[in-house]
Amino acid sequence: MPRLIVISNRLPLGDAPSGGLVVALEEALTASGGLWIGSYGIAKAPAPALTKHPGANFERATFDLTEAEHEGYYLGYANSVLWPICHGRADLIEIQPDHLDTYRAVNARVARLTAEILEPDDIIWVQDYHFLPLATELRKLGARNHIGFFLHIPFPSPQDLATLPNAAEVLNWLADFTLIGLQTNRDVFNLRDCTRQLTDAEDVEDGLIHLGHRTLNVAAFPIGIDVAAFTKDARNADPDDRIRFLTGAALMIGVDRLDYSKGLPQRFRAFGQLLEDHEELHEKIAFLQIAPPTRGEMQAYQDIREETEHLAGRINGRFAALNWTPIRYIHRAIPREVLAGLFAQARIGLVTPLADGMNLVAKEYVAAQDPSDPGVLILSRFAGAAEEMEAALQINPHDAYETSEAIATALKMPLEERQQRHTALLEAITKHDVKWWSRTFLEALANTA
Ligand code: ADQ
Repeated sequence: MPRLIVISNRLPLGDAPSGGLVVALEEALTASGGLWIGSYGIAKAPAPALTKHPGANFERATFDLTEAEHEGYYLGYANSVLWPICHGRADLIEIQPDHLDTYRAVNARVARLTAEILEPDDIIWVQDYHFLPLATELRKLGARNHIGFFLHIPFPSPQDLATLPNAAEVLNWLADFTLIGLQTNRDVFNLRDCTRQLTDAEDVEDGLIHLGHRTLNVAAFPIGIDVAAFTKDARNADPDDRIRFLTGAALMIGVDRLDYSKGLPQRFRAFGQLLEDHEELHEKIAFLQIAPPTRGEMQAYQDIREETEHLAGRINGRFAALNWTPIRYIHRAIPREVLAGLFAQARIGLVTPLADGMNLVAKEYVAAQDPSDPGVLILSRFAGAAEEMEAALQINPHDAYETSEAIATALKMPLEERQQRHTALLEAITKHDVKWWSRTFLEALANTA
């Protein structure tokens, strides 16, 4: 079995890593004597070679970034250019030529460090938008290995990709990967549209795009969760970790990184609309939003924090009663077991991103439900998860009226309909769980010529 090398921006460290990607990849990494490479910290002068980190069932190795690289590669080109355009927010991009130079340079360095330890039959799997040029850089160094790429976030539309100063170059970078995995069919269509409109791609057929003398192999591999493990966490959750002061109200939960793509202001406005239109639901519903801040150094993230805090305060100020707080808004990471218990307790899971590669919270909410009395998932049509999770109450997150009426419908939904929807959703997330995802991608990669 060829050795698997995974490359991602962050390396899961610690002796018992348990994040989603680790569960997905641990089996293949362990069985193949594999290696996971990722960034570690900020250093004045990065080490000339990869640094090893023993302690897992597979090898782990890291590289450091300088302060300037963190700024240009991570905060700059990756998160102020690629992230917004992939989430339909070209209005937020900050184009700075030196950030693109740094992004290219970091990729070239990671390629060099990888090439130093690369064996001819190793299989490489690159994760996400931080490493679009990595295959190109590895090919320059002579690597002929199978190199797969998975994009966890949406593939942009041609209009959005065209706002990049180097749109055609990005597509050419992709052509150096052996196989490109995207989350959904919608993303595959977007990639095909981009190559048609922005390059001189000659011929486009099912899953194959000819770009000059090269071929882009692309397919959808929707990522999933470890359903059984999450269900178990929900069943075993400590009752003391549940919300104890609901005073008869049904719990509605939202859990998202505090990111402008997650549609939190729209969600809060929809909840305000519900309370405006349905006085009979006052004190009957309590909304818990958990949103740990991320990328707090960036202005767009400071703005979203201010806007959501302002909205939550306004709604509470207007509607709260002595024994009822409509919105509880928590800016903290919560242990997975506690989250699972809260999902189980919640009568409604509210997942309303404006754009999202997949959205694992939607799947976790379903996995946590008690099949004999399940809650209702309200899901944005613009989450990648909407493609598989047709049995959710799907909404347009920009439409506060539609979203608020979906909440009212969910609260009234009879048990039988809740069960039917839950059965269908559970089947969908079990069919494409996280192990299916990694196995299917790696098989496809191995079989791509
Ligand atoms: P994210 O944008 O991070 O991931 P998501 O898929 O929802 O979004 O995953 C978030 C994970 O973090 C979930 O497992 C969730 O439980 C956890 N989480 C969120 N808030 C938390 C909190 N307060 N405390 C603890 N855990 C919390 C990117 C893409 C997604 C894609 C994934 C995987 O943006 O679209 O689904 O990668 O490919």
